[in-house]
Amino acid sequence: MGTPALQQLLATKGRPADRAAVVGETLALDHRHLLRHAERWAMALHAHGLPRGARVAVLAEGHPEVVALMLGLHRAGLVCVPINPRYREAELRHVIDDSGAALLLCDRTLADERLDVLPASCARRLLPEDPDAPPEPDEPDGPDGAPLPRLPSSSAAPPPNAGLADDETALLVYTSGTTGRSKGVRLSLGAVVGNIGALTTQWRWSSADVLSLSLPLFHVHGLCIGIYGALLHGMTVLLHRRFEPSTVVTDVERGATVFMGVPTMYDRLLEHVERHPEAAAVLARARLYTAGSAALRPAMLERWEALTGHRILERYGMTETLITLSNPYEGERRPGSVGRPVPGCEARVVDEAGRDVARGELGELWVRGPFLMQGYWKRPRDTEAAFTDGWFRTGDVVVSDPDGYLRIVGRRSTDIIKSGGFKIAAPEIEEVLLQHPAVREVAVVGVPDHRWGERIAAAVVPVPELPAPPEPEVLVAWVAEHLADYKKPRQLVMVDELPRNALGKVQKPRLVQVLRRPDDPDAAAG
Ligand code: MLC
Ligand code: AMP
Repeated sequence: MGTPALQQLLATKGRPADRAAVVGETLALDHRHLLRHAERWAMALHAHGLPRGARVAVLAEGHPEVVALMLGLHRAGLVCVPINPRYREAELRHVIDDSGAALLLCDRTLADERLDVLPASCARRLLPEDPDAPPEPDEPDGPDGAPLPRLPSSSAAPPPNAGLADDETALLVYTSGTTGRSKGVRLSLGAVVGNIGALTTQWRWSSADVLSLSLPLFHVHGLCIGIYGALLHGMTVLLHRRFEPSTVVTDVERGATVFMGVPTMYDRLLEHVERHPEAAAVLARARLYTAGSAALRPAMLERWEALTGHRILERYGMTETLITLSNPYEGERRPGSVGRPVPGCEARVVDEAGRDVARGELGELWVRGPFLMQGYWKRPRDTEAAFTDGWFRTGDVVVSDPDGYLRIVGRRSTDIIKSGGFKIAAPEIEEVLLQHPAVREVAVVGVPDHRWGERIAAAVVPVPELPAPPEPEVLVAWVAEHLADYKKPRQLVMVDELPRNALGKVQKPRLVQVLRRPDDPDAAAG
């Protein structure tokens, strides 16, 4: 048996302990301090009386103490539930209720009225951005009145319980599906470390690398590849709360060798370089640029290469499967393709009956391997329905090149939208719009878009009795009031009726065509 995953993450062997591990905007932790902070979190959480396997929600932006906290959770045998800070009340409440989180640790800047809707069973604590700093006088107690867990000094005894075993659930990452509310995906440390280790070794990550990371830490892209991948190789992470193109340039200037982003980030970076041509020479100094979470248009890849001399390495993944396909580090990085299976993963392209199709024919991508999710949290039926004979059915429509390189060409469900790398369920937005008194019928779709990959577009049939139809802006604001900002429609039109088939079902592919604008790109998986 190999080294347990947690030990691989916490290992300091071969790494200069005083080399920066995570550098944030206000705090930098070297490897020694990161581990010390993690250990103190483990002790504090243990002292808080949380039983093994308890869920702890984390509502935070990307800063070094969050990384220490997450490692502390693994060390304390607890399950980390990272939450998107853009969520509004109902989305937040759903994740807390569904996960049964006993504790929410929240950045001071994010602790607002949204937390008022949380159940009393979930204690709330502020997450200090530097736990060595003296506490703020106004730090609130949780609803149960219990005092805040003070971090014990580094000399205190380590927590008595063992850290997470490879096959225990370490992360519960919420992701949207075609039906119902978002589901918690159970990921073990064994899967994360096994998969990300294989991927990043293929990408030649090493302790000499410095990663510029502006991806959020509540999704597998930023958290698993970014943070855990960098930890596995003893790298330095320059960690940012938000993405800003100029920050990437500055990071490379100060020594970053790797940048990882969603295509929308590359779109913004390209715009930046067009405005500041001198940035291209700086960006050229890095070693590796990777993209994923949505389709990278070949034109973007080509433009990036022309400007910086680097060909972006595109790979493919899913919260449920981690990263299963990647272009090679050496060898051809093919535009419009996501490459071949990552070591340890298997892939098939199948027809509706689950039979393999010939290369060159469209089919659904099925993946298998030891790195898949353990299942959806408390949803055995959904878990069972997601697999066929151990193969996870991704729902993505792909085609294989003659040499086995795969291309993502679409998605089976028109109810899933990928905007700027975020997955969004169209029915969730439809439900909110239907609650508006002026809306009689609505259909929401993703339309191919240069900036967002897909933009959320809505066709609304207004209530006929109204003296005038509602203003589109009013309905967009209504969605923004109820859901995370990125879920609001970027295009909203009033229609007399929705296109339906003979059975009365809304024909979403037809609607996408109706809502397309002349300069929109061709369809591609968002
Ligand atoms: C922000 N906005 C978005 C948006 N993000 N609109 C649509 N889609 C998005 N993804 C809107 C805001 O609502 C706001 O609208 C405006 O953009 C500016 O907001 P901002 O907060 O300043 O945006 P910014 O920080 O620039 O965010 C853009 C982004 C972000 C691309 C950096 O979306 C992002 O971090 N995306 C990454 C998502 C990710 O990590 N996915 C990985 C999933 S895991 P307005 O109208 O108010 O101006 C996965 C598996 C795998 O997919 O394979 O990796
Ligand atoms: P998520 O559930 O947020 O993890 O999103 C997973 C989905 O993102 C996949 O099912 C794909 O539809 C999409 N995706 C991820 N990587 C790529 C890629 N390189 N190209 C196209 N789509 C991608």
